Amino acid sequence: MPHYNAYDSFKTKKSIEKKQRAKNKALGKKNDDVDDFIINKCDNYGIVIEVRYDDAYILLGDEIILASLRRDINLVCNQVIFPGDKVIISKDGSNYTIINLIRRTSLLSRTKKDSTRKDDVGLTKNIAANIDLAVIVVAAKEPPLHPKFIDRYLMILQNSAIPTIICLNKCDLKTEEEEKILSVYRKLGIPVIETSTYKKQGIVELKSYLLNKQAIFVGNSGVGKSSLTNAIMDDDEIKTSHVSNKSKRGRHTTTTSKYYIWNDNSSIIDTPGIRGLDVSSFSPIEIQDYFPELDNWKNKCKYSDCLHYHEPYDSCIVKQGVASGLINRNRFASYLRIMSDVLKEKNNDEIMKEIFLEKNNSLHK
Ligand SMILES: Nc1nc2c(ncn2[C@@H]2O[C@H](COP(=O)(O)OP(=O)(O)OP(=O)(O)O)[C@@H](O)[C@H]2O)c(=O)[nH]1
Ligand SMILES: [Mg+2]
Ligand SMILES: [Zn+2]
Repeated sequence: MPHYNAYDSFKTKKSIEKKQRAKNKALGKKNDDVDDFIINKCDNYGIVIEVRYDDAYILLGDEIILASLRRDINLVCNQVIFPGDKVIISKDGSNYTIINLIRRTSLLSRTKKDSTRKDDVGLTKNIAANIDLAVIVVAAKEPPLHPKFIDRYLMILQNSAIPTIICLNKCDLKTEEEEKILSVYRKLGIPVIETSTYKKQGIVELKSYLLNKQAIFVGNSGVGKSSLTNAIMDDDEIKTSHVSNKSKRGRHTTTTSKYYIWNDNSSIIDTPGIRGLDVSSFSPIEIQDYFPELDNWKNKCKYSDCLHYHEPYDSCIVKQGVASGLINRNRFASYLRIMSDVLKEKNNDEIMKEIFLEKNNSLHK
């Protein structure tokens, strides 16, 4: 399933245009051509550093300019280009225009629940383009560390084929509890680094991962994405905020994604924090592909299309693996939670209880 499409908005527009064009042709009208907007290569490009509604800040050489989109693309700027995009600029007097987009190597997107629609269809929101490395930033505390968030982000990043590391920030607040959660990811082979912007810890290691890459910081509000960006830029100017005392949640200080260059060939996109990640547009059968620890188990289930959800314990080797402790229980709980979102059911807690009940029953047989 091409869940996150690299040219979503543009393609949608194109398919509408194709129909319009066919109609125009039939009527003998001339077509405006936007087919040439995406080009494969050009050495003389600018980098999109921040996109507003109708225009965008572009880093062009050593200058930051404000440019708007070529007129014949009848879409607003923030539907077409995203931070990290490479664009070709033309100058007319003091006006700059984005005339071309260089084909992307990746586009990070997520779906957003659309509360105005009853059919529960999500909206695709594109976050950034041409990402070489994503850093999932989590905090040891304030806000508390929930593996559920990491698991969902890993799915989305894997789906966009973007290499990922986990950064536990606020490691000055870390306890045994967080180490237990993180060890699961270390075992899966995902690099986990620990930082504290307060104690200036781990920043050098983080930089070593970011060097020569266009990287992105993603994560909940208040985990310290902007503070880490500051630490790397060695600059106190990026706005950061205190976590609200009452809810211990972040305050959504950063409101748009922004691009920062900290070394010749190394940049970071600092993104606004998000509270929830919608993965309900994934198909049920593919969810397990994002849990590589199930690989050696899932093919041994009795039914080849086993979702390890409603299927009876006796027929499901994955459930038995969870019961034996060889598959991590928290990760499987995440799997079940995602499955219940996708299937629009709420049986995940019951299924987990059942697994351990069945395990006890089989021990007493
Ligand atoms: N204890 C501790 N607090 C930190 C650390 N790094 C950042 N903070 C604090 O965490 C709070 C939130 O930091 P931000 O950098 O604004 O978080 P953010 O992830 O950019 O938040 P949004 O922009 O809302 O997504 C601030 O009060 C920071 O001072 C750290 O290493 N240790
Ligand atoms: Mg921020
Ligand atoms: Zn199964």
